[in-house]
Amino acid sequence: MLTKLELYKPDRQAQSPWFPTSVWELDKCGTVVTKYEPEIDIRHPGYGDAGYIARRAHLAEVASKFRHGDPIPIIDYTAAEHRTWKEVFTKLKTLFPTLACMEFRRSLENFERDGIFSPEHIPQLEDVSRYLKRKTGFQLRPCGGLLTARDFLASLAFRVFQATQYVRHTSSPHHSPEPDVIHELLGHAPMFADPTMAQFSQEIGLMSLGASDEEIEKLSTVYWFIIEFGLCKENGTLRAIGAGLLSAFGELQHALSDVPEHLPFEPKKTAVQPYQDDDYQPIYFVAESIGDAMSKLRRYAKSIQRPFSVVFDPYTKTIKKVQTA
Ligand code: NLE
Ligand code: FE2
Repeated sequence: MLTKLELYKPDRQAQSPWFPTSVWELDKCGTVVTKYEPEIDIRHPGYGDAGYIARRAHLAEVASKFRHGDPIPIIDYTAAEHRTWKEVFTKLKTLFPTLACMEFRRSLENFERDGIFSPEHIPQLEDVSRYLKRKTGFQLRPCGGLLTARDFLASLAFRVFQATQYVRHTSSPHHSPEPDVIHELLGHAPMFADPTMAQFSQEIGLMSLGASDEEIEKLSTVYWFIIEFGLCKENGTLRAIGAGLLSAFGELQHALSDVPEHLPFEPKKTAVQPYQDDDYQPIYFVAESIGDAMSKLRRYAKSIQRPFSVVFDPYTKTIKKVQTA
């Protein structure tokens, strides 16, 4: 028989971290981590630029007030911010035909044809979000900066992508150490319009719900090496699928050159590979295709210890927890 003391003692083994079970609960999943803050970090291209710091803080503040179901606030970007977008967009477009994967090229063509992307203006998150919803059910929500891996991955489980709304510093248009709206829109949005990539992203999210800190670390490393910096094969040549490459002129070329190491994507190994987040990667992982990466990840998922499994209900955008142990 249990003593009173035992009854009140929390059973640490059986407990798993809290996670959102409804898309509305993503309002609780916007924890920003302080990394590359332009106020304090010399590696940030906007370091010491008071005007930039204030602008970035203002847009982060706007994002932090967002609640699920609200329209995403329309930002009145300045002429200089639009110019940065134009510079990045037009330059990267010269590389896409030979370096970007087919899924990206196809989506980008649609985005331009449908007037979602143009070189002149930074697209509004709200417009892109509405467009993505029609394509794959993905939607965007604004966030105030780099989020904790747990919060960020949890939102993917609901096909929600948390996107920053501020723009990189004008002094460094072709590489940003932190996510900014150009990276989110140019790098990620066209990939989320692809059904396989959308599914793959959601599945990483579902695997992360209630996972241990150690598993979260592994899943975010897989996310990093595939969704941010992944490569794939296309007719025998390497192509970029990762958003961190597709939004950065310098690293896109570097990744596909013979300078870095290219290793086959193998979730077990990829999940524990240390990574570089303030400079170009020395190692990139190559998937046979996005679909193949997804099958490999599904096999890997079986090794994740969780006493329950999760089922996503797309009609209500809720998660049902099914006890398995
Ligand atoms: N290096 C990327 C860029 O310049 O767009 C951003 C990476 C965010 C993880
Ligand atoms: Fe990203």
